[in-house]
Amino acid sequence: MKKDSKAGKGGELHQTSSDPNSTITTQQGVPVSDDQNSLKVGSSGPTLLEDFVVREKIFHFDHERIPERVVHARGFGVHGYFETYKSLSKITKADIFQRAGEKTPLFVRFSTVAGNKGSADLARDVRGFAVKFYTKQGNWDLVGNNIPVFFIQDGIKFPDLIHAAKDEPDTGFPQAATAHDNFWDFISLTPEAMHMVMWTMSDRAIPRSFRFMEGFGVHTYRLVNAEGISTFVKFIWKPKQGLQSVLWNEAVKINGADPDFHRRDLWNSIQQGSFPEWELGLQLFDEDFVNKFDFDVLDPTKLIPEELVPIQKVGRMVLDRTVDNFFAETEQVAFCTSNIVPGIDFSNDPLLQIRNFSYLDTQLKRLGSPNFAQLPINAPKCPMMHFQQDGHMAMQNLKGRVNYEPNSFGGPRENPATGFSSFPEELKGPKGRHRSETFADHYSQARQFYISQTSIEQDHMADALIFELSKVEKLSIRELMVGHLQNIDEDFAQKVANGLGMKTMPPPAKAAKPTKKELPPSPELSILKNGPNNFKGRKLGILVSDGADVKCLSSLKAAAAKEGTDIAIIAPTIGGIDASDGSHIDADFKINGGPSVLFDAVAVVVSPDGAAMLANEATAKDFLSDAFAHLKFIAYNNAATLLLTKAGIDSSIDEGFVELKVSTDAAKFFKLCHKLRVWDRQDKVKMPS
Ligand code: HDE
Repeated sequence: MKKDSKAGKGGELHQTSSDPNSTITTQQGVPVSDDQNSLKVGSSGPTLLEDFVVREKIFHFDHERIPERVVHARGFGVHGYFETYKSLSKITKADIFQRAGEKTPLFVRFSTVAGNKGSADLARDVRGFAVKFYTKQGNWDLVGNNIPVFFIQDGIKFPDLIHAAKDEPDTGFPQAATAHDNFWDFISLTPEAMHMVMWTMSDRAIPRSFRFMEGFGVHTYRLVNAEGISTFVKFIWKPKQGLQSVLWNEAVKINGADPDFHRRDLWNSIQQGSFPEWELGLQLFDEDFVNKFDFDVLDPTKLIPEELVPIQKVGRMVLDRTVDNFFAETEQVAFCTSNIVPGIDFSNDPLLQIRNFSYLDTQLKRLGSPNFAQLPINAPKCPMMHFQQDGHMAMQNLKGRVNYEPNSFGGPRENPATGFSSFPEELKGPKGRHRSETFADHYSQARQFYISQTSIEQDHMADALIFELSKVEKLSIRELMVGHLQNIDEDFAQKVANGLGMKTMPPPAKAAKPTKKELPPSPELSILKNGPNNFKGRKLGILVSDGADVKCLSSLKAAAAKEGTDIAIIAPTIGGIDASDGSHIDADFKINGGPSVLFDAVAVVVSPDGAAMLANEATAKDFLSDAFAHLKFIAYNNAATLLLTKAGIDSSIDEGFVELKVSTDAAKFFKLCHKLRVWDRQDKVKMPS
């Protein structure tokens, strides 16, 4: 799966060379004679300060780390391109949207929010979805999330939110988890967070893959055309792969089995040539809509249902290239919401306004120099002409005597016609620390999100809240939260109260505005209503043993190839197995390193001897019992029935099992897998919530 690092050109750093006699050098290019031993007096003597080779090496090592991002520290970036479907010149002059078929290079970084750089991928958390478009008129950064709303309405509360969400300052834990008192204390005292909390307690916060998530710009922006006419816009990324999440119990186990699950998934799918795609959708609206909409379009805790403003798909993003170097690209990429281009403009969303300060500021802290835009990953791919100069690590320096404007020697000059100009919105009002009255409804859209979910998803939300609040030690915080839930949906509140073992219902939280119960469900807000209805890009784990029926395996492989499903072979040892016809089959995982949580569905194809041997292996039984508990489809051959029995599974319990008797059974199995999970099984594998 790994690429060889490419050798640089002359004058550049060569990391690897096909010449076995090439010589390691210092940073100064001095050839090194011994890279194993430091310079000493005698064989047991002290090391000499004179050893410039070791000093340079250790000095550099000591300074390898840069501060991790204060939020979104754990991320994964890849390259791709955006292809414009049709000219949008009527609504925007943004160069990227002028020509059908135009391809614009881009870099995407997906992330979690709360955890440190080394935290696990399957934390229950919001996912960052940041895209840097290298357009011909400068870089445009669309720094979004996989959730369309946010916790707070004014950026002044962001440090409080993040302090509360991250590890507590005295203990330094929990890591990458909001299931603790500080987070829920802050949330319970912040009614505006309720809509977002419904999302973070939904399966959106435990995606199966970055490839199966939507992305949202969150804020309202403006598009401005050549005549200066502005249209409001919300940006939305729709994955062509469909939406999919995991179950919480599965997430917890994936974190143990493969903390890099999301990174590996994206890396592998791109390396295998299966390039994930998203379509960019625009929700366009004007002042008329703004005036009649129930909520304020500048309030980042609200979304605009697609039923009210349909999405227009204007292009597609294809992710087709992994990075050469994680640090140089993923770690050093510097997104700034303030990076916009002519034809796109900000709105007065108070969160966006503060973000526009924060991102530039934080990059200076992280990257240590105002010249971070000169790093290749951050540099625009269009010409740049300015008189900014010097500073730490300046690599692109002005030539000639002129470093000011105006000057009488020549250009560049400002250009009022083509240069970026802000939309001339007329504004007036008293200076003050305001919170608009139009931001005061905190529960209506939270309720709308809840009633838009299937009952399965509603159960997951209740389970998530019960799990999280059960980790909260202070009873009054739990009670206050249930009080908020009562303003969202009383049955939901009751379910959570029951799950928390509350004997009496706490009073509803005080609401600034009553909940609008008449808002209709919006089916687009549900994951299960927007599944892929195929098994493409998903993964089947096949547990095998020596003597496994080769015909059965071949039929599974052929059917998987037809579906576009990836398969992995899990065997008793990493050496693989000898199948029924004596042919050797390589393994991808040894059984204890390839638990079923890593796969979307599983199959067991074993010989009678293999089944008897695996029946004593705890991880083989876990493979099946977890697949069952995680509602996965299970295919098996006759000899595997012993393993099912040992794992305590009755295969007649539901429609999720396919016995592989004849070659057509494999295709039958994959057809079932289109549903991704056996949702009807859910009630059989857990106590009622
Ligand atoms: Fe961020 N956010 N944020 N944020 N955010 C950062 O910038 C901040 C917000 C988002 O992959 C930081 O480079 C403030 C909303 C993503 O490199 C920092 C506020 C949304 C990423 C910062 C918000 C986001 C960040 C930390 C409230 C969704 C990762 C490191 C006013 C629309 C970008 C950095 C990457 C990163 C500040 C709220 C998305 C500190 C002050 C809302 C995807 O600048």
